[in-house]
Amino acid sequence: CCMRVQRVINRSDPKGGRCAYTFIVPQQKMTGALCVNTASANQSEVQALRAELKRQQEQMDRLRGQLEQEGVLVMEVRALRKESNNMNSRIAQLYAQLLNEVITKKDQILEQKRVESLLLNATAQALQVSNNYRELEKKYGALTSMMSTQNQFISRLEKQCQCKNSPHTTVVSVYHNYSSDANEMTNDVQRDQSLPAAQQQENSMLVGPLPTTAADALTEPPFISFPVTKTPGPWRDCQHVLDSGEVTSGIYLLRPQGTNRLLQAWCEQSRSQGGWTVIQRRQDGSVNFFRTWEQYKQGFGNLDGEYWLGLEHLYWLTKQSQYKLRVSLEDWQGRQVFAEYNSFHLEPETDWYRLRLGHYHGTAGDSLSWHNNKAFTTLDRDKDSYSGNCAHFQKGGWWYHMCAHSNLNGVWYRGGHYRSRYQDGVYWAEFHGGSYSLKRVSMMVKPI
Ligand SMILES: [Ca+2]
Repeated sequence: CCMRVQRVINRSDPKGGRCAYTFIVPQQKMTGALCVNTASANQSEVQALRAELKRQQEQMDRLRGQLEQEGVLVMEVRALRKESNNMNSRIAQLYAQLLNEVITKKDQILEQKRVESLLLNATAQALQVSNNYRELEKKYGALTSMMSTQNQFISRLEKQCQCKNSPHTTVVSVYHNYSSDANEMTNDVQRDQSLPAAQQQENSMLVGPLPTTAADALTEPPFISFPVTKTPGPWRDCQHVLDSGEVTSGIYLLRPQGTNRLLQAWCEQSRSQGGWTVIQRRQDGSVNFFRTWEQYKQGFGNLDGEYWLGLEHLYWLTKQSQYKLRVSLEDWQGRQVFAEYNSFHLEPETDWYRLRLGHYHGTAGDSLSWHNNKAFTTLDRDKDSYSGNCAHFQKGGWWYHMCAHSNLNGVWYRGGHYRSRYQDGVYWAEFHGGSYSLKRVSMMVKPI
């Protein structure tokens, strides 16, 4: 362990042949561990100690390494424990959540069951109500038909009385208002167009303005007076009747061009230059106008009283050429006004007899243009623009919109102003408003 330091500082150039110096630096004083030359010490002992030291050092290193490893493990364990705690709390939380959800779901199922049972109850009630409504409708239909039958019967009796009182009056029975079954009377004015041709021919003998036999007169009591005409007809329309020289207002047999459809209508030949085919008339409330689609299609009422010509007839009639429409109105003070439309026709049944109307002029005010281009609606066929059925509220059939500025097929109330839950009177809004039921109303068409 002993060190001797010897440094050569400089050396002269050997080529110059000069002397060379050699400095010998004295041994430095040792400040570190004393280096003792113990030659006398036991070498083997030292070596043993050294080996022991080395071994212990190695052991210490190993222990340190183990310690370090254990430290890491401890840290890991701590981290794991922490994580485990977190997991536990998370699981507890999730469990609580799950429990809550299960409870909520149970509640929901109960609620759902409750709502379902409510719904079932409501449906059953609705069915019950609709059944009741249907029953009521049936009863109402039966009552109205009974009422109109009675009305007819009364008017028939009245006519018979008149006939008996004035035996000189020329009357002709031409008009089947009763079916062959005496117990079941109808008030459809037009003949059934679906009858076979042979039967139609037979019937046409009865509906034409020809005198009937005494037997006919017995079985069909006469009650309608027909004008005596030069020719039996049928005519295209009432203008055709007028052009043929028939100037008396009354019932005539018509057959629109292009059809085999025979129909009867009242021809108005004295008012507004004549030639008018009356398609609707109200005057005394004798006929119920709250009818079905089929009845509005075929027509109903009494030709010399209140009646509706029928949409199908009206369709074929106004299909022949350009027609205009005249609406005549009279209030309960006797004031008369009119509304005229310079064109008028209907679309076919496939388009629900949609109304096509021209421009208005007149004295009544325009309460029909609002219904232009609207389909016809009845109680059993709702084609109006309203969410409900206008016919149900207005008690008639009309080209309802949402719902009506005019309701000439409504309920005929006596005296003008009426009180009703709905605006269901025979009204023309521009003339006295919707709460005034008019006394006399008629709708007529005439070719331009
Ligand atoms: Ca509707």
